[in-house]
Amino acid sequence: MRIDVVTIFPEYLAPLDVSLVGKARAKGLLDVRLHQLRDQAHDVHRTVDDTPYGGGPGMVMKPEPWAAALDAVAPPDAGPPPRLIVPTPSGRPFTQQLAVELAAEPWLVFAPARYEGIDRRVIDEAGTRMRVDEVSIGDYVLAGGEVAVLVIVEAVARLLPGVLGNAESARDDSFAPGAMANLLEGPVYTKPAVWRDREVPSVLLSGNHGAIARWRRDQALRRTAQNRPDLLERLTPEDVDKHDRATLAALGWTERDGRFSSDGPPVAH
Ligand code: 6GU
Repeated sequence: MRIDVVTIFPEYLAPLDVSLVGKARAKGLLDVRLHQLRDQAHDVHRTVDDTPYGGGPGMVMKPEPWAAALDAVAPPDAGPPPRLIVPTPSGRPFTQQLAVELAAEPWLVFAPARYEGIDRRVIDEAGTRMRVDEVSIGDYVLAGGEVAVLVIVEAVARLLPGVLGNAESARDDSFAPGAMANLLEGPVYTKPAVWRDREVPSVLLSGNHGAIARWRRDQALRRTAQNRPDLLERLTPEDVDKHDRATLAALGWTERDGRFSSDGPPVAH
């Protein structure tokens, strides 16, 4: 996969040299190219922003440098265009489903901006030539889109064939489509079996794989009830078995008309 990032802070993307993404690049599985937006601003100050029409606080990124940068990265009428990702808190939510979709693309271009954003005409015009997605990584405001690029690239890169060591590692992810029907993953343990007087749950040492799977499922239900009750509200009756129902009932969750809801305060554990 090829990824181009156009930014006024290419140095902010230095983490792309490290760890999983860095190794994917070294292995040739990922071709990441960073571009300085200011290289496309030709006045003496290399200006990339200006005051907003209509007034208001902050600055807006000018259209000409962005258009020149995007045309240089992906010349119009030069083969299949990339998919353009514009990180913005006003975008659609970034989810594991979107990460899976992006991981199937041969070429992504990222256009991270400062918070007030890029002149709308750049995005509208790019949309006449390529698929454009404005994407938010959560309900909070960052100073710029570069960190969102890091988040999205890491989530996508680990899905590329050959990037993860263990082929199974991505399958059981909390938000992998179909994994545990979107429950959070439960706690994990490693050696030693006793540490500071704390024992690993004995079922994990039992060798009883059915009991272990059941225990993990109960822990997933418990943690999801605690941290993400919205995910339990999306469960359907087909997602749960008899034992799940009992676990959920013990947590104060029961089914009515095909939907689960909490009928009381969460049970402490
Ligand atoms: Cl993609 N950009 C900025 N600036 N803030 C954000 C965001 C993106 N997603 C959540 N907050």
